[in-house]
Amino acid sequence: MVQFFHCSAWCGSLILSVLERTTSMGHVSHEENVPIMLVQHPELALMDLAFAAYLRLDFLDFSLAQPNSSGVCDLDFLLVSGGASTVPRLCGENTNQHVYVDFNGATPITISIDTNTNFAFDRRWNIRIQQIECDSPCRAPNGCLQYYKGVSDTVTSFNYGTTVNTRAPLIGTRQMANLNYGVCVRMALGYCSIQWSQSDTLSFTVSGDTGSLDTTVIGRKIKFIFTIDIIISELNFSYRAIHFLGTDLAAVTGTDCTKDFVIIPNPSINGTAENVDRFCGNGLVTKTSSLKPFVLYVVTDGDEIGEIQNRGFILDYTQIACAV
Ligand SMILES: [Ca+2]
Ligand SMILES: [Ca+2]
Repeated sequence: MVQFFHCSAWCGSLILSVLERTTSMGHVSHEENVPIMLVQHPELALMDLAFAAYLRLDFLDFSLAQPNSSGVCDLDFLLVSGGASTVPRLCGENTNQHVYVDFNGATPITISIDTNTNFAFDRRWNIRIQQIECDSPCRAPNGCLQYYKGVSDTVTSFNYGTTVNTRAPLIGTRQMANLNYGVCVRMALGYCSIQWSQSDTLSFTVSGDTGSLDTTVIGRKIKFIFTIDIIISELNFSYRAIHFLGTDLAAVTGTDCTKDFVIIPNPSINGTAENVDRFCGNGLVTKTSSLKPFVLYVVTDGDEIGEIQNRGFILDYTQIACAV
């Protein structure tokens, strides 16, 4: 199925195509699948590539096999090559996610989906591709893998989900390995800072043992609350040993974040500057950054050793108007 998409007027003129190599409305079963999908719609040739700066890929539907226990996309993955910017291997559930790809001169950008037909899985993908001109207001700043244009919105890590990764039920990670990207937010006129907060108490689990803290979503059926109260009040244990999911007690910062973490540059909490910008663990304290441009960085390492059932994050951002 090939669809055409016209950018809204404020975005200027774009050429786009949707690619799928499928026989039934973007729905591809493992029997039908072939290892590589290469997409270059003929309509793209109608546009002078000299004016093309970026591709924006919107995953209207994206369901591939989950990563392995290290978070590596070893069975199925989407690959984007030939661009000036790096798009990480992506797999799992990424419907409604998007990425930007910078053109590298006249080098063609190749988009492929590689699947392992020995692994039975109901794979689906439907990807909208927009070709964005150099002078388009749609263009993202260089190096941004994702770009949000609203005064407020929600940013979700790739393959975020509240169900366990069935390929690795003991570890259960849903995080992608080897990520190193920026999520940029367009600064709205009259707005001077940006606030980041977890979307709910379960929505920031990026490092450590999430499973022992979470008895409701993925988790082990172990009740820690009573034990935690005793330890904190009577034995005064370190908060790093025992914490509450989604609270400041479960938040980890600074040099203690060595594996997977987000970076919020030059942050402050309720007007008080923090002296760290790395945040991980199982809770994120709401914080504000005035550093321009507005960027959230996401870093993951190559494994999940010592980490249990991390889901990633859903973070809400809100731009804050300048003081008058
Ligand atoms: Ca992790
Ligand atoms: Ca990791």
